[in-house]
Amino acid sequence: MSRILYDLAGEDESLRFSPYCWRTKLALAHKNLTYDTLPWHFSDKDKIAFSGQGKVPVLIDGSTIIADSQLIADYLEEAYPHEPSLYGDAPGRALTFFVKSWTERVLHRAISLVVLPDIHAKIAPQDRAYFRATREAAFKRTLEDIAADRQEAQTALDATLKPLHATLDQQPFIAGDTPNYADHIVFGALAWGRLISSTPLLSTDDPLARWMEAVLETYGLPAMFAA
Ligand SMILES: N[C@@H](CCC(=O)N[C@@H](CS)C(=O)NCC(=O)O)C(=O)O
Repeated sequence: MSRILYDLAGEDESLRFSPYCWRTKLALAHKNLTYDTLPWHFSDKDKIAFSGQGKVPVLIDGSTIIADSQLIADYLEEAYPHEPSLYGDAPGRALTFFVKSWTERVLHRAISLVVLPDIHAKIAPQDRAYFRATREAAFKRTLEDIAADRQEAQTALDATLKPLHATLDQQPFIAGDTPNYADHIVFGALAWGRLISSTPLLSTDDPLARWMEAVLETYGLPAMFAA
C-alpha cells in the first residue's frame, strides 16, 4: 500500500524542518510503516486542498487522507493496533496531551523567538511575504525586532528547557525506557529549531542532543546532528 506524507521544505528541498511533520515521521517509524515524502511549501496550499485545510503534515495512507499531526497519530494508533503503541498504557494518551500543550504553547514559542528570522531566510522565495505577514501578526513584532533580541531569546529558551533536562537526567526517554509519541512531539520541536537555526540551539555535548540521537537510533534512523 502506498503511503505519502506532505512535508514542509525550505528553498533547499532537502531541508525538512516542520516540528509537526517530524512528529509524524517518528510516529510512522514507531509503527514500522514506510512512506514517501512530497516536499511542500507554504504557498502550495492548492496541492493539499484535497485534505480540506491548508497545513502539513497531510498523510495519504492507501485511500485514507488525514491532516493534523494529532489526528494522524490517533489514526495510526487505531489502524495499526498490532504495531507498538504510540501512547502506552491507559493514561498514556492523556499525559501525552500535556506534553503536546507544553510543547506547542511554551517550547515552540521559545524556539520561534530565536529562529523566525532564520526560517524567513531559508524558505522558498515565494513563501517569504506570506511568512513575514502571518508571523509578524502572530508575534506582534517585526522579524527585525525579533532578530535584534536573539541572545535574550536563546537565554529564555535555555531556561524553558530545564524541566526537560531534569526529566532526561532521571530516565533515558520522556516515556521511560523507550521513546513514544511524547518523545516524538518534543523531538519534533527541537529538530525544527536545530535544522533551521543559523546558530547552535544546543551544544553538541548537551544531554538533549544525546537524547535526540538516541531517539533516532531507536528507529534505525540516521543521525541528524552528528558532531
Ligand atoms: N495542528 C497542526 C499544525 C500544523 C502546522 O501548523 N503546520 C505548519 C508547518 S510546521 C504549516 O503547515 N503551516 C502552514 C501555514 O502557516 O500556512 C498539526 O498538528 O499538524
